[in-house]
This record gives sequence, C-alpha cells and structure tokens, in this order.
Amino acid sequence: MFAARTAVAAGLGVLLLVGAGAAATRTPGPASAASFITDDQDRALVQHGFSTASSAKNAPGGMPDFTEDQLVQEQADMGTNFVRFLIAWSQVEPSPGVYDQEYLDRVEERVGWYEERGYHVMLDMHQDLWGPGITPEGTNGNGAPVWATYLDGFPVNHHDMWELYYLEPGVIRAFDNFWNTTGAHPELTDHYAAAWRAVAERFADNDAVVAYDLMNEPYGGSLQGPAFEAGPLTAMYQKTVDAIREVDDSTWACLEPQALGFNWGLPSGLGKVADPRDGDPRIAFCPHLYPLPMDLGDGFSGMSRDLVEGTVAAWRSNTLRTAEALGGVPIILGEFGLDTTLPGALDYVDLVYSTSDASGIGIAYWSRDPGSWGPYETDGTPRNLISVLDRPYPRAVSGQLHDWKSDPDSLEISVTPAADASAPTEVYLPSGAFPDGGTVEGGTVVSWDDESRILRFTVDAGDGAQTVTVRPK
Ligand code: MNI
Repeated sequence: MFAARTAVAAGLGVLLLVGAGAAATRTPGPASAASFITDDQDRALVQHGFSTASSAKNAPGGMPDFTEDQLVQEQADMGTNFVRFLIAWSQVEPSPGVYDQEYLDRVEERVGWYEERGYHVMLDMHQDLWGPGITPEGTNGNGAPVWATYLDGFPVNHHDMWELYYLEPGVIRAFDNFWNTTGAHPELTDHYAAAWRAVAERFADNDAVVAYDLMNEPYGGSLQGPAFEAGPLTAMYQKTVDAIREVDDSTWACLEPQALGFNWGLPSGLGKVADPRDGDPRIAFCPHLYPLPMDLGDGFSGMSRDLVEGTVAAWRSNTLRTAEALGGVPIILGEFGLDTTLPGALDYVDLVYSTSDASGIGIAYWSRDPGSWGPYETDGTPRNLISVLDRPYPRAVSGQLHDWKSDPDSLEISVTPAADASAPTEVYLPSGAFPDGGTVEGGTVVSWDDESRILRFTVDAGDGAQTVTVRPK
C-alpha cells in the first residue's frame, strides 16, 4: 500500500515537472479571457462564489446540507454572487429514461434562494470515481446511476487515499464502458445527454441559471490525455450541447478538461465544440486547479511554495490557451481550495484570486462545506478563509471587460465602455475597508446600497480601454 502510494506520487511528480518545463518553454498565451458570460442587459458577469456542496454527493435526496439562512450569512460575510451547485446524474435519471421531477423541484427550490438574492447559478453534473455502484457500500463514488455502472467483473479494492480508486480496474472499466472504448455500451452517452436535456428543460427559462457544467472532472479510464480529450470527451460534449439546445438556447455550456494533469498545470487537448444556437456560441471553459504538492497534503511554504507558484503560472497560461482554442470562450475556475490551517494557505488563496482577476477568470471556491477547507466551522463560527474571500470585485460590467485588480482598499477595472450602456456597472465593496461605499475615478456613481454593499456607476466615455479605480469614500 505504502509502496504503491509512493510510486504513484513519484510518477505524478515526474509528470508535473515535465509539464511545468513544457509550459515554461512555450510562447506566452493570451493575457486574459477573450469574453465573459453576459446577463440579459449584455453586461459581463464576474463570478465569485462557492461549489455547494460536497455534502450533496451521497445524501439520499441529493441536496447539500445547506440552508437559506446559511446563504444569507455567506452573502453578508463575503458578498458572493455565484454558486456552482452540485447535481447528479444518478438523481436526475434514477432508472433508464425516467427523470425524477421531484429531485428537480428540490434543486429549483434552492436555485430560488440564490435568485432572490441576485446570484447566478451554474449547475454542475458532479461525479467522482464514476458513481456509487463501484463498491457494495455505495459510498466511495458519486455521480453515475448504479444501472449505468458496468464493472464487468473487474475488482475495486479499497484505499485510504480516495484518488487511488481511479486506478482500480473496475473503476477504469466503468469509464471505458461509458466512453464506449469497450464497444459494448454506445447507449450510455446518449442517456447522459438526454439527462442533461431533462435538466435544461426545467431551467431553460430560469434567469438565475446561467451555465451548465457538463461533467465534473472527466476521467478517461484506459484512454488518457489528448486521445481521450480530443476523442470521446469532445464527442460527448458535442452530443450533450446538441441535446441541451433542443430545449434551451440561452444557457452557457461549460466544458471541463480531463482532471488528471490539467489540475496540476498541464495542457489540455480538448477539441472545439460547436454551438447550434442562433447567434454567438455560448460555450465556456471551467477547469479546476489542485497543484500536486497540495494533493499530497502540503501547504504553501518551503519547497512546495515554489512548486505551487510554478503550477499556478502554468495553469494560467494553459487555461487561457485552451479557452482561446475553444473559440475565445469565457472562463470560470470551477474548483480550487485547500485546508486553510496549513502554513501559507491564505497566501495561496490570495495568489489564485489575484491571478484569476488579472486573467478575467471567475471563481467557485471548493467548497461551501463547513470545516478546515471552508468559510465556517461546523458550528457556524466564521473561519480565516473569509478574510481573503471578502474582497472588492466587479459583479457585472457594462461594456467590454478586460481584467481587474483588487487590493484590500482599492479596485481597478480595465473596460472599454459600451456606447449605449443600458445598465450601470456594479461592484461589491467589503465593509472593513469601504464602510461608506466608494468613489469612482473614471466613472460617475449612480447608487450605493449599504446593505448589499453594491456600488453602481457608469464609466466615462473615452477612446478604447479605460481604467476605472474605486477607492473608499
Ligand atoms: O484531486 C483531485 C483528483 C485527483 C486525482 C484524479 N485522478 C487520478 C483522475 C482526479 C481528481 N480532484 C480534486 C477535487 N475534486 C473533487 C470534487 O470535484 C474534490 O472532492 C477533490 O478535492
């Protein structure tokens, strides 16, 4: 067990170094995202929020252990405007071709909590280790229904480190059957696409739901890397986008790369997916970031700090490059996070936020669950993470947004203002540094709301990109 774990870790370490080296020798990619998810007033939306939540994974009704009051507290403490809400194929389609409308009712009720408070929602079809059917206990994997789980008699041995289940023959076989690498189950991706169509049918007209994260952390089984990403993964995304567009032509479809490797800063070979909707494509890119030293339990200090800084830089350029290859699509960092009791953890969180801001990337921190990774203890006591997540940021920007930069007591936005702006730009300002709101250099204040801490303003017209700076009033 120890030997196997050490071998895996060493192998992964070599991969990471090769990847970081490869990234460093290539020419730099784009400086920031080419586009953003927009609202119905054509404003660029910036996402700050949480993946909510891991507790949904094996809950009988599929709901996170999360209340409306906890959402109220989250908004008051951090001014979030976004959630990546976990859903599961096993809940949507409990038996083949049957879609559980009562499950979708429960999801819709929670989406309503967010909508009432001005949030935008991305539904995330979650899976880890395929599904509950990989072991008799039903508690190791989540996502795919048991009826769609074909282990074909291959074993799944138990491990202490959850990621190692990905290397078990039965788990690899379940994925090989889904991607139809075995040739035995061409029907499974059709079911997956149709399950998404059932979800889209429910949320097509829901203004709060702006995006669908088509598959959490895809894994290719025996097919890995570009062969998997450019092959069956891209094909499944295309099939799913086509199915969604039969009932919903407005919600963004967000694509994830293969998790193995990309999460550590390696490049992606994901292929371009066409959007059959009329008008501009609404495809986005939603990768995750989990630097390898942190997977192995390190914090952000000593040698791991250098490795992690290298990973974040490589991840940034690979993310921008893939988004460009997909058609200059919007980017959301769908997951990153760590145990914030580790040394240097808050510096790492700050590094990822400032890197994302400078690259035009939205964020859903992993996760909203209580405990050492989250914003609250299990008894509800606020944790140290809040001090870093409660930061100034643009929520909705009128015109062409380029990127932004925040310090605890200032926010600088680069934007080419729209000639015929129909709605003002909105920024969130934390209470600590901005007790009375803000002043806007390069813009004109429209309103300040003391309770939501949202400042609305118009950007002064000018030639090309303008810089707007918000400071405490
Ligand atoms: O760390 C991972 C991860 C490690 C290894 C692998 N493979 C070997 C395929 C895949 C993924 N994922 C990070 C986080 N993602 C889930 C939720 O999506 C969280 O529980 C993990 O911390």
